[in-house]
Amino acid sequence: MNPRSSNQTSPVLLDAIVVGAGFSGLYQLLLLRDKLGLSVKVLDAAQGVGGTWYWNRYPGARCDSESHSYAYYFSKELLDEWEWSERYPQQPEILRYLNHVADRFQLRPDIVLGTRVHSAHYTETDKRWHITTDTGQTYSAKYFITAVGCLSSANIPDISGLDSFAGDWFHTGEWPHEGVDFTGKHVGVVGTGSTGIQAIPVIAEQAKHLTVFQRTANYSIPARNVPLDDSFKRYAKENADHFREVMTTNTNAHPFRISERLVHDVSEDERHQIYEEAWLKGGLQFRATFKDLLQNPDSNRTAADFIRHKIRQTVTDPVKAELLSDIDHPFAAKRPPIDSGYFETFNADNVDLVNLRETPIECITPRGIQTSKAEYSLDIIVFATGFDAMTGSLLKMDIQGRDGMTLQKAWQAGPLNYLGLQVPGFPNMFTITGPGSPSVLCNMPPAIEHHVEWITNCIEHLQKNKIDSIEASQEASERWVATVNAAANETLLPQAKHSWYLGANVPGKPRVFMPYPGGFLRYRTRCEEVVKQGYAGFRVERESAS
Ligand code: N01
Repeated sequence: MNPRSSNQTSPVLLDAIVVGAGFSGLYQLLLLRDKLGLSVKVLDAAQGVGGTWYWNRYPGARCDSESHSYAYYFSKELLDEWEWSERYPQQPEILRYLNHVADRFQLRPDIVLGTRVHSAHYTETDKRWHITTDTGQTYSAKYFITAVGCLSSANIPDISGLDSFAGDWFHTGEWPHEGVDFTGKHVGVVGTGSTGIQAIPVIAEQAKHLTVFQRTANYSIPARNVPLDDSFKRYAKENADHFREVMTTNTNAHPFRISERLVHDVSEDERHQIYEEAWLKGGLQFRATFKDLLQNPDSNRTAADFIRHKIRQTVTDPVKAELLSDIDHPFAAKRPPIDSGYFETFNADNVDLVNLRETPIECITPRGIQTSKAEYSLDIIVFATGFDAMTGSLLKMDIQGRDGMTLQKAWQAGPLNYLGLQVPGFPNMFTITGPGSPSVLCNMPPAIEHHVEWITNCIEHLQKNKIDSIEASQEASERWVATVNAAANETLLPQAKHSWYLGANVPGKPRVFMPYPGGFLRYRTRCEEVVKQGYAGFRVERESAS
């Protein structure tokens, strides 16, 4: 079907609409358009492509996956021609990469920027999705695919008085393009997750004074970022097949495997040596030192104690050291941040730490932040307070499936889904990296490539077999959510009480473990089995039935 020329009143008729022009949306467009020959448009509210990397421009923004693995692997030419400059790619470099992808594969003509989707309604009569946007342009498509990212809906805490604040305030996930000048300013950062831990050292260097407002202390491993030398760049390219193989056949889609060794297989001295080497190497591989770190509380405690000890060694002020190392959850039960000089930053004279557990924020005043103990005078407040993860961006749209059922209602008790790819009652709607997918527990690009390829193959199957619609069944979806939660309960992950994995960081959000924690390989195997069994757990409607 060819798209009809558009105007404000008549909808653009398409085969597929994709919402979001980040890693997921770009690849989905490429496959549906160039592999299947469908008419497709990608809609995105941003003025540029890049998704999360378009918005997250806060100081220090960098990926925690190593750059040679934080890339598409579907095109050898793309892998060969792109050069990463550092061990971990910085936000501007990732954004340049995604813009390069958009140009290289001539994706731009099918991307409509500056367009926010307001609603997407499925109608039984024509078995199509009808989409409205804030530009007034409407669309109608057989397939509705969300590529909105897991961490894209900013969680700005509802603290009274924010409107009265006389200074400037920002959320890290909606950072101004022109940047923020902290020179000579008194700055407050609220939040010490991965984002805060990246931003705090960079802000501290510029600001006159920085106050960090910590509610929950966090583990962090040194990233040990370095520029990449030519020999590593060559090695990564020459071994791309090997890296692809490792990433697609392990638990977390990173280019390394988690050790098969258990913590108590080795002596205390040996274990200490292993942790020490991993600490010096830096990065997420620390988490891969032993197989049972996330299963066995005693094993986990050995890693947690090692990191606490490092914090106390690094931070010279014993009060700050105590506060920073008083961590209430197992190591890696929240996504473990990696840092460049985070704990060292607290040795600077211009950096203070406020314990919000002891003295909670009461309100924001025109001058700054008022806790139960004191008022902190600030020029700028930075909220590094995370996201309404996995469901936030989906629920912001008015999505209605069969019989006018809203996604809000369907997900009242938590995000019911099948394989993280579909929601019962919402035919031909696919959710790339949706709740129930392993995505955020993985290095994202390989997970995204998998989801996009699975969806593409599914749509190809529908097109070839003249099937009107595919829809996850209620029973299969309930079983899948139970599988996800059972897999989570086999680990220490649910023990992080404020974690966004559980939706616990957003007041009123149902507490259901959202990402699939059973491992990327197990997930991929399950998805393949489902296809081999004729799309088991999905219901289809054939054209003849309509
Ligand atoms: O968000 P978070 P994030 N008052 O939810 C605190 C990815 N990411 O943006 O723990 C005071 O983890 C909150 O405190 P608590 C990565 O997957 C990746 O840092 O709820 N504090 C916590 O300290 C990551 O996991 C990269 O008690 C409040 C912080 O804000 C995910 O994004 C870089 C508060 C939020 O931590 C999210 O990370 C950055 C309140 N009302 C992000 N509300 C890399 O690739 C919240 N907090 C390296």
